[in-house]
Amino acid sequence: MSFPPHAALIVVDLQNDFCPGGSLAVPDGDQIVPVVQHYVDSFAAQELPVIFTRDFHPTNHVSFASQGGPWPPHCVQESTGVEYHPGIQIPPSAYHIIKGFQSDIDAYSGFEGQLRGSKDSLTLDNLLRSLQVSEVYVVGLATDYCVHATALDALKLGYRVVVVEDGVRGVNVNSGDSLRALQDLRRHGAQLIASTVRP
Ligand code: VGL
Ligand code: ZN
Repeated sequence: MSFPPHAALIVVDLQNDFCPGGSLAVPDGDQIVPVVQHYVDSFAAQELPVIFTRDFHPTNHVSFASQGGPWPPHCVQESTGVEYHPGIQIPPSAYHIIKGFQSDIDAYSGFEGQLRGSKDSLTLDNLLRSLQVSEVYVVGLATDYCVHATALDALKLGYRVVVVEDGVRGVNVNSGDSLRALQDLRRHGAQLIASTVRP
């Protein structure tokens, strides 16, 4: 499969805590790994940018129930839950965006994070612009939170957005949340596609 020259891949929060066995497990969250790997490998083979976003919370993060937030502790810095799912092979050329690292601010969208290791706190938008990206393909977890927020911000910032439907999975706190999230993205102009990867 070949992708357009100004495309980039964004892999949202494919981390242990969002996969079965993790503290905020997305049902079947790990089932997307082969689809994500296919896109990662295809983009890397074409020398197109591959960007991983990562929830990166301190122990006292505002989104945690202990602080009055909605979630159990998850993706705590230096825990195994914060690590990427071990089944995914990440090319050395990949970029990494961390988000939610300030205790008092939550960040669902990758566009609210910053490039790992960047001295001048580059944002995802800064990075994409510097790479002359105009179109993003989005896969990852969770459809109804961080995937939705990241894809919606991309649309608002003027990127063409393609969401791979079988490359995302949702939490569904209320049944149908993931479906509604995808419908909302389509309404805002995202293209939804199915991968050609067979399970
Ligand atoms: C997420 C809930 C809390 C996500 C992150 O990655 O979708 N969801 N923090
Ligand atoms: Zn979080």
